[in-house]
Amino acid sequence: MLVLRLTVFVILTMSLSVDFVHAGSWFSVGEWGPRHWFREVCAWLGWCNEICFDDLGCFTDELECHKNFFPPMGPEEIVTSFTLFTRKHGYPYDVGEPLKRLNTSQLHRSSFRANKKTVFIIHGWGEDRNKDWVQELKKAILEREKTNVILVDWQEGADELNYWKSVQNIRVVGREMAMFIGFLYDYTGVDPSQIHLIGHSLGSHVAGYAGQDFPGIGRITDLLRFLHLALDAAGPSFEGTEEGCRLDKSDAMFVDAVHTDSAANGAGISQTIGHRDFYPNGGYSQPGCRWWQFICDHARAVYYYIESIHNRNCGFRGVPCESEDAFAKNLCSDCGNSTCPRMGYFSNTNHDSSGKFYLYTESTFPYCAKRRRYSRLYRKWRGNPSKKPRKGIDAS
Ligand SMILES: [Ca+2]
Repeated sequence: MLVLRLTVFVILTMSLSVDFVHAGSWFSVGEWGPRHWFREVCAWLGWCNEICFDDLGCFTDELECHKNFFPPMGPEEIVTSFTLFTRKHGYPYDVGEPLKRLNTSQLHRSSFRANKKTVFIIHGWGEDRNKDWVQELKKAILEREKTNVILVDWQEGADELNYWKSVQNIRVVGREMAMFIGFLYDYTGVDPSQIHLIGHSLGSHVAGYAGQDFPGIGRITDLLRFLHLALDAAGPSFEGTEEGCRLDKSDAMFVDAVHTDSAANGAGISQTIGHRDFYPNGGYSQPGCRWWQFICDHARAVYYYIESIHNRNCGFRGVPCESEDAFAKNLCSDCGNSTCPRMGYFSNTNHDSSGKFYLYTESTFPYCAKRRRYSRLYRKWRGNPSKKPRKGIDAS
């Protein structure tokens, strides 16, 4: 077996002397060329604990979560792109302007304005920037504010059937984002504190890596953690790992998270990730979602967030509480002398209140519920925890 592995390794190494990667040669396997397979085999053999990509620099496997059994793909394979949307081209804001790092003339010709807030939206595993929620969120923000909205597309790295491969790829995308933000900063003087990264699923950890590499970013929003919690039991993940492996509150000046689909057994929801963590309806399943609607809970974080931009009359206000059970027992019904913080886009970013916040939502659009209805409706949906113990996953 070792001889076979060595033979493959030698063949791949020799093939690197002629760069077939972009030639579509007979040696390519699918879209991956020999350079890719060299990295793969080298990592499988345990010989490569550091992988370097030209000006992006190197990625090591020092942290347990970064072990290179599935090494990250190269930037030439992931082909991360940044597309700017502003109000310049008018409603429905679907005309984008591609931006590339180091292309200064393209940047200066664009409608990017450094004196406006800049929002990056980063999709998750198996998605791309054309996903409905990405487009709806972009449109909602531009309808409400004059901002620069930049969609980050890393589809080639996100559509890996092997989830752990995509997990490795987010390190590369995060660094590319950090360098792109650095480029904006160098050439336009944009204020990093006016930059807001919004990530969904693995996209939120892309934002975490970006914030790690470019300190001083104003805000990162995590629109739920999904399979990386559900898959905890299956192997390396983000839950309970070092902060260098995941989004945490050190990655931006303000980090907020909306949890709507945490671990099925509730184990994942104990870990907070930001300055403010919101748990609508307890954080692990949502009213109106049936058990067979696999992505319903998953998608709700995004739709709550979009509604928070449109709905001026309801604030998605959460009450501080230590646990779902305490919330359901009406032990956390007010915010003392302070105003309960809003969940969503307009969550204020000062740190006067931080921690875990619970709230109830309606089961259909519009989802935002008035604060006084939390306990009554919550109990109606979940059952009264003082009379019967809560069972497993949800009420379905
Ligand atoms: Ca981090």
